[in-house]
Amino acid sequence: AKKKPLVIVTRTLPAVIETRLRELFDARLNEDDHPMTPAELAEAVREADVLVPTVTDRIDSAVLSHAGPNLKLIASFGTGVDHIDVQVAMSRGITVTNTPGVLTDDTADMTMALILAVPRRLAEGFEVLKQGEWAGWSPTWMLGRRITGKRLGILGMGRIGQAVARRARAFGMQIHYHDRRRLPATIEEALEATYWESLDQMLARVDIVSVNCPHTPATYHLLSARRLKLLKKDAYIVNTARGEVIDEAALIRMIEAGDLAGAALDVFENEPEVNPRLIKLARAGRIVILPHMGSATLEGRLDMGEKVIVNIKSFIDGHRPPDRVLLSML
Ligand code: 8YV
Repeated sequence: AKKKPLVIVTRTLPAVIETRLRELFDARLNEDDHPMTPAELAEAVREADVLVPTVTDRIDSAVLSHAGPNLKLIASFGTGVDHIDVQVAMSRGITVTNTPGVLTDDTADMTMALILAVPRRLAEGFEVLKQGEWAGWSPTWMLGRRITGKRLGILGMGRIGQAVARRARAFGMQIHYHDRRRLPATIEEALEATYWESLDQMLARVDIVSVNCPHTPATYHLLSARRLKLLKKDAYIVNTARGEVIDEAALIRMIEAGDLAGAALDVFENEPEVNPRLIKLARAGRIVILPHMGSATLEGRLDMGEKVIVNIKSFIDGHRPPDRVLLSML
């Protein structure tokens, strides 16, 4: 029988997925779920036939320079591939796959939760009760802002952006979007979405911005200090995509100065580090922050694991894996 490929998985995955990986491959798993150091990653790419990294592994050109002759596939457990230098991987003849589609609804649900959270002061109310500080109801206390009728500006109208649009429509929001590509007219009509070719123009008109684009060289700090200033003073920003899409320092300055109503962030520029000024703003009830939980459901993680397995199997069987990452996507 043919030797089973050595599949090195960088983090601990759900037990059912690990069992399947062990059955199918010569799987080397991460028993204690510690994030791998660059040295461990270098060793992993030197030995592996297939590497299964997650968002916490930086597979950059330095790590890839250690890639051994057997490494032919990086089957990432996740959708965003900004942690992998795909171009360098490809130039070394390594195929990269991801897990798109299976975390769309979960991420859109979390986005919707965050869209509601800040205007309706969810975390602040929760905090009052946790601290035992509720003095009683009052007509003028804890007033938030209405969601119904508000304009939502979606930045990045891919799978997740569209799933956010469908949910927000059900909440009576008006959908606006910017993307480098306009949606086909039938989809645009179904979502009742207004396309803005100019991001600047859209930003000036919306009440809430939701970031749903990938982090690529083209989207790094797309919401720059200049663009953030185009937003209305009572606008909110929600980010469940990648911290790097927003100039985080500029965003913090604007919220601190009261030039923006607030933000709800699930992702940050230097994860797992979170800028202490953001934590301070969260304590003051000005923003809501979550530790990168957008796709964190049990079902989602199982689906992601299944996708990783399908990608590895089809690659090893000599087929084109279903979720191959192409340079044109970046
Ligand atoms: C995952 C994510 O938790 O898939 C992504 O792009 O950001 C997350 O939802 C992570 O990627 C797992 O590697």
